[in-house]
Amino acid sequence: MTQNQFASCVIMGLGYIGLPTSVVVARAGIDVIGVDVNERTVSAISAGRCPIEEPGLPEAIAEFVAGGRIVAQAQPRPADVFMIAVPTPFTGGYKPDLSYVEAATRAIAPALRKGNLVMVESTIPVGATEQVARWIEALRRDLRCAQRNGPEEPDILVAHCPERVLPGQMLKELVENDRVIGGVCPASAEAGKRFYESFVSGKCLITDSRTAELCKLTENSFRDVNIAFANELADVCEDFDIDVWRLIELANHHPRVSVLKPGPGVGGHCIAVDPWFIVSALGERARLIREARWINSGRPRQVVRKVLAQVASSGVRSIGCFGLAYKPNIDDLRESPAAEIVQYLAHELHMLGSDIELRLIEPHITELPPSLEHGNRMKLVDPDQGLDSDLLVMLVDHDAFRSIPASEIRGKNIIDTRGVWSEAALGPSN
Ligand code: SAJ
Repeated sequence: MTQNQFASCVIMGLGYIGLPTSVVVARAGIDVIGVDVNERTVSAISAGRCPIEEPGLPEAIAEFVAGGRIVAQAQPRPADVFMIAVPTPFTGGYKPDLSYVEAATRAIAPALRKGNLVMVESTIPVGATEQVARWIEALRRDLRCAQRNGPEEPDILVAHCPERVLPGQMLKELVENDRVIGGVCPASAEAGKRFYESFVSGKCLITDSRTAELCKLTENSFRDVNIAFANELADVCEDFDIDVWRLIELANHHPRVSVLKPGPGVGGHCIAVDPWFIVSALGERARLIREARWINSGRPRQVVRKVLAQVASSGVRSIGCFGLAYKPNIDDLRESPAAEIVQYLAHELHMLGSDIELRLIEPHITELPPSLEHGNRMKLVDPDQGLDSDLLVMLVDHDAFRSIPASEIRGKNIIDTRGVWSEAALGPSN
């Protein structure tokens, strides 16, 4: 690209993707205008504060806001590139909800000028990038917007580049991961590639927008299906009285086998959501993907049933639940199977009229979210108090839990959903 082709970029949505992206774009010397509907987010960022936990992000936000390279505001203004990075949850019936994407499109429409590039980063169902182009077309009749078989050089270029970064390593992965850029038309894909090449060191691969959309859904469905396989194996092993963790370790010595890890369910806002974007469009035609979703989403209740069975057969007075985040070493509790388990367990114990104490151990948070404040039944405690419980339930394999000496775990009454506190994992006792 020519050095100054993209001098400014509006990023719609300053959340888990938009905010770290604003930093890597700013680092490439591009002025970033970050836009969010949440006033508190805008004022925090304007003051140089970072509202989310991600290594390296707070320092970078403070630096670029102070230097004026990143500004946060409530409304977009004219720029060279407009990036949409807002959430796409699903509505009832697991249908994707595009209302945030539509609202962001409506917000940028008045600011668009001939030659602009609109990039959709949000995860979206197949066909949605073309839908964005049609919304723009309807709102700006004075501009020729990209169409699937439209003019070679439209006034407004529209493409999709799905994010594929892992929380905890965002600033690194946003730059180093290969990117797939799908244009509504070939010129849009080319423009998208030039833009991403200005801050990405990985490969920027171009395709059409539908393929890029399905590519993202494929990546997360692939992982979901493979985790479902591991979860099913865990059940199979339980019936055969076999240690699933040892079994997987042995099977993975095969050069072409790589079984993932079973667990208490699949959390986060992507893997547990994106496969539905395929299933809700195709139903029966995507039955393996659908079955995997059912297997994984049924896991939390399976764990609760196990805990209740233990409670019924022993004199448990207190339960220590280790971990609430959706995966290890982060503070993110959204769509977390561990949090779902704790909530459901509290509900079931309440229904049984039990006064068993639930002790929650989550070193990455300082207070419980309102959804987990179930009367006085739940308490956030430190690991020592947790270990003192009659039953230990390992839900998230945070490093902080892995480093608890085996001598403090051994001999306790344990339900281990992560394979870190089994006899085999703890190793031989001295
Ligand atoms: N999990 C298991 N067993 C495993 C691996 C994961 O039970 O072997 C569980 C985790 O505990 C967690 C959930 O799956 O609850 C999801 O965790 P994850 O680390 O697999 O993925 P996410 O949701 O943090 O990020 C995924 C990534 N996608 C893929 O790996 C294909 C990431 O690259 C995407 O950018 C992200 O989704 C996204 O935003 O779509």
